[in-house]
Amino acid sequence: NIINIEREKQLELRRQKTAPPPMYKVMLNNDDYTPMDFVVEILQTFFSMDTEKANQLMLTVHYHGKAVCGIYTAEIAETKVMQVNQYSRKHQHPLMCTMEPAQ
Ligand code: TYC
Repeated sequence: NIINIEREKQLELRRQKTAPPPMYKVMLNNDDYTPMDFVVEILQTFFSMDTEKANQLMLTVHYHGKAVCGIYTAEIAETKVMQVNQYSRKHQHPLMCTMEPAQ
C-alpha cells in the first residue's frame, strides 16, 4: 500500500543521510633521503603526535616502508596530504604522503 511505500522511502532517505562517510587512511612512505628529525617534525605538526608517538611511527615507516598517520574523511585526508607534501617540497625533501580508502 502507498502509505507503507512512502514510509519506506522516508526510512531509506534517513538511512542514507545518517550513514557514516567513507574514511581514508593517510600514509607516510619511506625514502632514503628525508631526515628522521624532519619526519618527526611533520608528525608532530600535522598529526598532533607527541615526541614519543612521532618517533615510534617514524621508525615504523623507516623499517616497514609505510605506516598509517591517521584516518579521516575525504576532505580532511586530502588537506593533510597536500599540506605534508607542500611542506616537504618547500624544505626540499622527497617525503611522500598518500591516502587510500580505509575499508
Ligand atoms: N629512511 C629515512 C632515513 O633513513 C627516514 C625516513 C623515515 C624517511 C620515514 C621517510 O616517511 C619516512 N633518513
